[in-house]
This record gives sequence, C-alpha cells and structure tokens, in this order.
Amino acid sequence: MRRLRRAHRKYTRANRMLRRRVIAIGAAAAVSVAGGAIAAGPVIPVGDRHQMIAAQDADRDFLADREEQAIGYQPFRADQNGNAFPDGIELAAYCADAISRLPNQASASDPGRTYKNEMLLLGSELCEVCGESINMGTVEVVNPELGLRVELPIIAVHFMEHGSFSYAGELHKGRSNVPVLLRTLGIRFPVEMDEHQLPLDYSTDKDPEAPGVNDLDGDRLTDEEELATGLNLYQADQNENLLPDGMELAQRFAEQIDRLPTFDPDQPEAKGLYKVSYMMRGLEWCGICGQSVNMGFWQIVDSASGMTIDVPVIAWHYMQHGSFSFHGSVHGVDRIDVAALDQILGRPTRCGDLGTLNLPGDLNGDCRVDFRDLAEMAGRWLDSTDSAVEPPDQK
Ligand SMILES: [Ca+2]
Ligand SMILES: [Ca+2]
Ligand SMILES: [Ca+2]
Ligand SMILES: [Ca+2]
Ligand SMILES: [Zn+2]
Ligand SMILES: [Zn+2]
Repeated sequence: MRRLRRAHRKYTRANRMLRRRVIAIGAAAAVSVAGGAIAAGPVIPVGDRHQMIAAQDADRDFLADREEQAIGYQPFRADQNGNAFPDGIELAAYCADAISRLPNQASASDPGRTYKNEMLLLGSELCEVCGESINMGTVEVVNPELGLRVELPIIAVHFMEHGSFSYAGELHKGRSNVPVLLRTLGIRFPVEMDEHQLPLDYSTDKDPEAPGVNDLDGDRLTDEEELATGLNLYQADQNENLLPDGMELAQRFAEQIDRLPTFDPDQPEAKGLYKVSYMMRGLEWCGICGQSVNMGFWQIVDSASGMTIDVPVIAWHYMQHGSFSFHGSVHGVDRIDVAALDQILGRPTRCGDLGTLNLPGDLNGDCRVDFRDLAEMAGRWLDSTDSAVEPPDQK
C-alpha cells in the first residue's frame, strides 16, 4: 500500500511538473513531447480521492453498467485484464494520456489525424477534491476521419488524469460521455499504444509493397490468419481480457519462444520442441526504437512432426511488443507466418486463454462456476425481457 501511495505521489508530482513546464514553454512544446518513438503508457493512479463510483455500477469498477454495455466491457467483472486496477480507473488514465499526446491542430500532412483544440479562458476554477486551480476553459477533441468531436471542460481532463470520468469543479460538474470519448480517441482497450504495432499495410520507401490485408475486427490479425488459427474474424478480444487478440497472441508466442530449450547448430539433434540458435556476427537495428539485436535467427523445430520455422531475432523483438509485422535494417519489412507459428508452438489451453471455450454456466468468464455467475444471470434477466435465459446447473 505504501508503495502504491508513493507511486501515486510521484505520479501527481510528475504531472504537476509537466503542467508547469507546458505553461512555461508554451503550447508548441506539448507536441514535441509526443514526438518520441515509443509511447509509454500512463501511470495508473490508485486509491485517488478524485475517483467516484458511478451510479448503477454493479462491479464497482468505476464504469457504469450502461457504459460497459456500450463499449463492450463486462458489467460484472471489475478487472477484466487481471492487472489489479479497476477497469474504469485504468481506462480514464489512458484517455487522459491519449488527450495529452494529441497534436494541437489539424495536421496538413495527415488531414485524417485526430487533434485537439484547447480553448483556454481568462479564469480558473478550483477542483473540489484537491483544490488545484484549473483553467475554466474547454478542450475539444476532433476525429476528422470519423467526423466525431467531443468537448470537455479542462477540469474533466484533470479528473481523468486521476482515474475518474466523473468530475467536480466549482463551475463544471458531471461525467464525460465515455462511449463517445473512446470512439473519438480511437481507444477500445486500456493498452499501451506502442509504435512497434505496425499497421498491417505498413511499408517503407525501401519496401514499398504493402501486403493487401483485411482485418475486419481491427485486432491486428488478418482475416486469413484468424481463419488459419481458428480464431474469430469478428471479435477483437475473444477471451475478453481487454487485450486485442493479435497483440496478445504475438506476446504469448514471444514468451513461448523465449522458454524453449536452445541448442547450437552443431549439437546432436534433440527431441521434442526446441530452438536452434543461428546467431551471426552482426547487428540489426529496429526501425521503430533503434535498439540493436543480433541479425541472426532461431530455427524452431518440432521433432515429432518434423516441422521447422525460422524466427529472426528482430521479429521476436516486435512480437514482444505485440506485433507480428516487423521492420529491421537487415530483414527489412516483413511479417512472420502466424499460421505456421501457431501450428508449431500450439496454444496454451488454460481456461481464459485465447481460443479456449468457457465452462458451461461460467457466464462471467472467470473460469469458475459460482455465485458470481448467478449474479450475472440475475443481472441479465433483469436487463432483458427474454424469458429464454435459463439458470445454470447448480451442482
Ligand atoms: Ca462497472
Ligand atoms: Ca466491468
Ligand atoms: Ca482480425
Ligand atoms: Ca484478448
Ligand atoms: Zn483535483
Ligand atoms: Zn524496437
């Protein structure tokens, strides 16, 4: 607890410092802060007094039941991604972070890009929780591509930084429209926006051909890959853990590769699933973060089926960041064969893992059939007039 409090104090101090710096240098500086190659996620504030439980919030995760329904979250699970933060707090912090990174005006080179208009006024209001003086103006977020815009009082963003979509200032009180804000910002899950997650049609001057790809659900797995791996084309987060499935699979495969026993090419053949290390005397640079890795590769071998697949170290670097597409100085722009990798590595089959089915009666998907499922059922029953919902077996 003390550690959390310290982290929180550090977070608020850093925030205050940042704000002071932005005021001192002027608005233009805020843009360059966002120009760095890698965007680290926000620090999630815990146990902050700014956080207020919304009305009708069954799981008390700071998202109202109706909001959860609108954004496709589960109203009876407070921590869907299992990282010990209530989902609403985390999501609010990510929204504040995304707003702080937006450029201040429409971009001439990329007219579809989302931007913000800060409309400061000559006057401020006090935060009713911490007493901080906040400009009484508003910030408008504009998504030209979707034709969406939201206007928020600046005090609302202050509360979002503290993990709350509800806000209370001297002048402005209320709650941000969570579904509209998320849609406008292009946020669906509280996950770090990491620039290693290359768009599926990513190309460079050197590698101009981008593969023609469809990704119906936008989870960074192509339709073809979803079909080949038996995943759902239409669901970006099939196991409902708030991680887009393409990202999740890439990270999981990276971990699995890491854990495989490693052999040198001149060692006698091993049995089972293992990797042979073909490291080379040379480095390769990542096109996103500039980190250098060995320019070599691992050959993954399954002695039972005789299958092998080569995974360049640079591809593994990108998979750790949640991307099957990669861009290195030696291997260029390419994408790993997801179907082949899936076939050779196999997928873990614990309940809740991607591609596994829930137990019958496990309505809230927490891998247990217990009283919580009854609560879920009661909730669904109250919400719907559909009398076809039957109670789960009680054993
Ligand atoms: Ca809730
Ligand atoms: Ca929830
Ligand atoms: Ca997809
Ligand atoms: Ca997922
Ligand atoms: Zn405050
Ligand atoms: Zn990198």
